Amino acid sequence: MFKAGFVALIGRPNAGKSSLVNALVGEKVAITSSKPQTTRENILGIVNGEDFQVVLVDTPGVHHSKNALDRTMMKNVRSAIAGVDLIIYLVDGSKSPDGEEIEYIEHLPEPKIVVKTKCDLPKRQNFDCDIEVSALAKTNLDKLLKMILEHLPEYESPHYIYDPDFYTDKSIKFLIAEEIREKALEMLHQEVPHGIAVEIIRFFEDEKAVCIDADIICEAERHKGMIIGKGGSVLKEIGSTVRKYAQQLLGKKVVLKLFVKVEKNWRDRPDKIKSLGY
Ligand SMILES: Nc1nc2c(ncn2[C@@H]2O[C@H](COP(=O)(O)OP(=O)(O)OP(=O)(O)O)[C@@H](O)[C@H]2O)c(=O)[nH]1
Ligand SMILES: [Mg+2]
Repeated sequence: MFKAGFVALIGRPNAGKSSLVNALVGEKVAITSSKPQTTRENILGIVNGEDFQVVLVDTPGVHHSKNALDRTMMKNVRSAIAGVDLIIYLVDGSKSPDGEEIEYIEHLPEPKIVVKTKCDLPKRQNFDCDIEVSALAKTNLDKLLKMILEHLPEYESPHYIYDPDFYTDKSIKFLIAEEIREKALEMLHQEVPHGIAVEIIRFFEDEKAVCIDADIICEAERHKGMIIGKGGSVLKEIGSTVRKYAQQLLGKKVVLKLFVKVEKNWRDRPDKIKSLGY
């Protein structure tokens, strides 16, 4: 019997959804960071086996909306919930869920599995859940996969929803843009990271190299200075890390040029949000 289906990973910002998707897929599908609200759109991570294909849907963290980007992110969560065979709700194992979160979990449609994450950390809460996992220490991942398969539709013959050679639905361009955003999230603080978006404006390949130009979009002139850094140091570090990543991904020399652009209040502009693909 072959099992195949869609599984949405839902939870508060920073709960560990993207880390768990990456750990289950065994490839870096989604960027992660210690700053909340890292993931902005639904990203598929495909786990392939001889007799199964699990399509994981990584989603943005559930939070109260303050702007148009937040509202788009929450729309992405709702559409993920509506279109899957199973919901996995992730509770951050290092924090106690509040009443609002418990009520949210109760109202999620069945079937669902409640997972406590980050079980490698010293426990600080005793919330009742179906299974505890650690994406970093790779604890209980096989057990979770088994639980997932129990809930998926069964087929008499192989039923691959996606080509099993792929581990995500996202393009190389997307992965590189996100890698730039991840490095920026890591290096920048306070209000800057949340106001950043990345747009690949040129992607040109010849026999010798791939030339990539990307805009790092921010919300204010003062943010631009912080992203560039003293003598260009921050931008240089982002560029050199991401260039190495892109070279590995493409198996070719990469020439990466980064530009910083100010787009005031872009997070409140639905047209800009749409053109960025969120
Ligand atoms: N110790 C430990 N840390 C973890 C684990 N899983 C995730 N983290 C950390 O938790 C933070 C958030 O992880 P993400 O995977 O980005 O969380 P997320 O739920 O996708 O967050 P959003 O995209 O913002 O909603 C990062 O700093 C991760 O390194 C884990 O199993 N153990
Ligand atoms: Mg995420």
